[in-house]
Amino acid sequence: MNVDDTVTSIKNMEIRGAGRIARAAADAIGTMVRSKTWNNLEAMKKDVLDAKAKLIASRPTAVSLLNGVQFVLKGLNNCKSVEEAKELLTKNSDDFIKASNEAVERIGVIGSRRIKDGATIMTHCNSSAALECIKAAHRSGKKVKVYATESRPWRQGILTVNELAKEGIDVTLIIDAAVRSVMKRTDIVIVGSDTITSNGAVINKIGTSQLALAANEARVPFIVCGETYKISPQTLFGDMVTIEERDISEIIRKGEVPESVKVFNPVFDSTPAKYIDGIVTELGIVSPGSVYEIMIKQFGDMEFK
Ligand code: RI2
Repeated sequence: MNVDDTVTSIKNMEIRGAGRIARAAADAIGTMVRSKTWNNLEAMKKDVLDAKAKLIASRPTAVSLLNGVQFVLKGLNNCKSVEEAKELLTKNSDDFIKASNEAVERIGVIGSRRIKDGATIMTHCNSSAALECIKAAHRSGKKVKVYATESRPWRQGILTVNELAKEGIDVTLIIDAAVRSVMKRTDIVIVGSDTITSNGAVINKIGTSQLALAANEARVPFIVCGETYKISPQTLFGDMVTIEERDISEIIRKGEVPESVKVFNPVFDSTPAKYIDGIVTELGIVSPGSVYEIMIKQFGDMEFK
């Protein structure tokens, strides 16, 4: 898919999920670099940077998008010719997509070890990384039961229950307001992440922090899954994560309420580190307090801006 089509598909959520949008953006740059010809390196760099700007602006919260694009552009400034740059960026794009898919698989294996045989799991929204843990536990022969939240307004919970049912997993759909009540029957909560900050807070689908609070109150372990490219190095330098607000038409029909009524549609929230028992990455399970070390290991040689 070309850059503009990818941007449109990410904006209107035909392509969604923090990992998937990062892979789609990496693929869009790879496709552009492979198919286009340039007479000089400066012209190529300009097009690549324009593409980067458009792609990272398509959704503002998930840092996976920025990190994925940064990974593809890594080394561009050292290239001496268009040919060299084309070869490098094409390879970077392929490498990122491969590493990203492998990371999700690895997270599944590692996270599944935290799921006991007979466990009842609660999950929120539709996270490939979180669902991979549940599927891996199921495939290894553990009997698991899942409560999946509807996740208004986009109702990604419908995707989740379909995906898990297809695997033969015992899954129950609940409305978002049922979280605290159903927490009594839950042994472990497993969710995904869009951005992980340097102090171990996790930004994920709106409502995630409610699951965390309810889990904390009920003494239920709260586990977050995230590939290391969900970590935001910029947060180390004080940058705040922008919480995306989407159109009110996603939650209310025109004319349903008087014009004077304000409607607010933030689509992510932040869960503080103190409510998180572990973050499952492709490198292993880390405590939220260890995010900084992972960040340095993974991003030490990258430009943060
Ligand atoms: P994976 C999604 O955002 C959800 O917040 C989900 O938990 C997160 O991305 C991570 O998903 P949205 O695109 O990368 O549905 O684990 O708004 O697939």
